[in-house]
Amino acid sequence: MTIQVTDLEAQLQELGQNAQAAVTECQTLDDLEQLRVSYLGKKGKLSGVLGAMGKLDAGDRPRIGALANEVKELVQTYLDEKRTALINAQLEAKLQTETLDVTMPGVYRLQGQIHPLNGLIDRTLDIFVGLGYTVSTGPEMETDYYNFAALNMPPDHPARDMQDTFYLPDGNLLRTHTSPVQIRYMEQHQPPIRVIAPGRVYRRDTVDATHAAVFHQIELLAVDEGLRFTDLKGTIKEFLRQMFGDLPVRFRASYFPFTEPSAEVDLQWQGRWLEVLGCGMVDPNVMQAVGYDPEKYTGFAAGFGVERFAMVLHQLDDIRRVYTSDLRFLRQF
Ligand code: 2NM
Repeated sequence: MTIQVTDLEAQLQELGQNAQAAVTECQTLDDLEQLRVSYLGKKGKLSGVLGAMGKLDAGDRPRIGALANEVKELVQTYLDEKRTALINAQLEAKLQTETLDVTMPGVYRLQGQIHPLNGLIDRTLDIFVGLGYTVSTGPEMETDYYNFAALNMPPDHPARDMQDTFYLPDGNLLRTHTSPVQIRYMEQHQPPIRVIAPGRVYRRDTVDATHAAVFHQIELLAVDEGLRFTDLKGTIKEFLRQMFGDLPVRFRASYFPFTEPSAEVDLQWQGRWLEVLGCGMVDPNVMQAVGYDPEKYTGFAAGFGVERFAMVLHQLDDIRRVYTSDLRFLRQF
């Protein structure tokens, strides 16, 4: 039995219309895929109709074949358009539910900062590096020789009473100043030298609001032929100018075992004179101890306590506050 061309034409047309209606109804991508399979898949409706083509007259086949292709492409177009529409709708729904409020306040992170004492040390080193100095450090546990003897303080020297020292059971000690760093540096280098030594130092002083058993010192030293007290004065004044600005500076005669002459330096701030550092011309005995010829070379040195400097600079009344890690305090700087 042959079938009528018109039957197949009608079936194809109906298939196209049914597919269009089904695609229109379809609400999800999964359902759409099922529709595609049921219409255009290997065992789908279109294949079913085409299977009947074999029963057509040979002359009718090309026309029906062309129509079948048309219908197939039409259905594919319905599917593609619907697919695009569904994806867009999905995206639109997502945009509606996932709105981002760009005016919302951000999440603040606690930001770290340089500790005020380290900031002061960094600034000091920067200034002296700018003046041609080399930064040097040394051990915190020292021998009697480097901490005292080489610095013109023989065993019976009264200055050792002034220094309340932490002695260790093995006879070594915790350095009471950073001067031993300069002694070690001079042993290793020939003049001219310019060196600056920052570091922790230890004293058994009564621990109160203005004294700690551990504190920080910076000492500097220059040795060359022909260095004079005016070179020391110029260096110190330039340092203080860079650190504090243009404030009045005065040099007061003083005493240190390792310098002669010696001076203390005051800074005038808001009508008050504040002592900020000690200094002097290196004693010939110190030069001798490191093998420098005191007839040929002269030197100047200066030193200050970083905590004391910080107290002057930031107007603090209790040094212990910079050690307590209280961020409400530290973050003010
Ligand atoms: C000071 C005051 C005066 C000083 C002396 C030396 C050395 F090693 F060259 F002898 N270093 N630091 C010195 C001199 C330190 O601190 C208040």
